Amino acid sequence: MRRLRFIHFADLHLDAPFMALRSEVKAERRRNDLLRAFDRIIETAKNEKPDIILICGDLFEHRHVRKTTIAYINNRFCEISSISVVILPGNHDPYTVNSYYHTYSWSSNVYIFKNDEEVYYNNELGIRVFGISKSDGIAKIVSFSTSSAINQNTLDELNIKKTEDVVQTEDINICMLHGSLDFEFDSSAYNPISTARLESLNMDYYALGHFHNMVYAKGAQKRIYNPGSPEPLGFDEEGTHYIFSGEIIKNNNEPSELRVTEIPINYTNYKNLKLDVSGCESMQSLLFKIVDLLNTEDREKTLFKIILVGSTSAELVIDYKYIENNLLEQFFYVKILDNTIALRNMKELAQSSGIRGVFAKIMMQKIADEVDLNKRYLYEKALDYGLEALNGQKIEIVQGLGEKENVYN
Ligand SMILES: [Mn+2]
Repeated sequence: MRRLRFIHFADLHLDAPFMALRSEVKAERRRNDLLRAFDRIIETAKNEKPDIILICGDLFEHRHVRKTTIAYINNRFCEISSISVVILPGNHDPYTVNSYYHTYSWSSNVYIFKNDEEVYYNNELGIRVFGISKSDGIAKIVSFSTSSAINQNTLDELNIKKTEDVVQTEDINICMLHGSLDFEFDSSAYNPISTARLESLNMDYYALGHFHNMVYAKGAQKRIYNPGSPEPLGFDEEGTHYIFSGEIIKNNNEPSELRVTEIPINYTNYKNLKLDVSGCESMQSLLFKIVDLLNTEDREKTLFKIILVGSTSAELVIDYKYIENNLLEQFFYVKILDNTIALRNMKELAQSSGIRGVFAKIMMQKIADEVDLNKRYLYEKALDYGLEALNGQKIEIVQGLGEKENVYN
């Protein structure tokens, strides 16, 4: 019987620049959040005493990371010298000649996958696959990385060649992958692979990184896991963020047992909120409404994005920079998106004849009847875009919730 206990995390992005905060003081606070998240992971490891820590890419930001940060995390790896730390470089921390992965003298318990060693290299396909067998005989780890975008067929062929001899052993097999699961339709996806393809490798555990929201027990075999970012980095990463602590038990020629638990790690939260500002007559009343909305929220630990919706009088011009500047004195971070529509113009239009008038009238009625704020917001956007389309204008989609502004994957 073999037994392996592990901690799995990814995408910490140490020393990320946090440019969107537009404040070096606040950016530094967030960078400190990331280091403290790292500290909590090390403390977790000290308590749980796993055999191995799997770090599945984007541990730090290659372009921004400070040597003092590298020295700090290496010292902490030193403190847990009985635990193997296996690092798979990601797209934000690639193994390059000027990377600290290459130039720094790491603690002896740290193993870093290199792009230029232990490589199965296929020039024709433009792909590199590397695998290692851990010398302690506990686990075999196979890792996939590419120098450029690859397609599914090339990955298929190589995976078959590489893994045939691996999976037929009695060892515990782990696949570490920094990549995009089930995103094959997107040619820009980084290291794309499908759930089905991954599962056909017959590994005991698939340790993934790259996407910042959690994947838990994916696939028919329920062995594909991505903990997401330990500390969230953008408004599409709401809620609690975790690392995984797990155990694999394998008896000869039997499917292994796998147990994985989530351990919450994050300090900061991102929160998207919608606020109906219909009826607001002045900037002061609007500001008051926003402060009221945030009244019970944590001002230090939460970054807010507030989407203003509803119908306002045409006289009120929302100066959201003014609002933001006012709020930034009281809150760590508040971003305002103005998705309101000026009501008076629409009322006039709804009374006119012609297709624009009819469309405006129908939509205004739907907006007036709708009590669900989310649906009303959709109707308002439909009215907005519909009129632009009928005017023959180029439609500029101002995205609201779910907006892809996170550049850290
Ligand atoms: Mn990544």
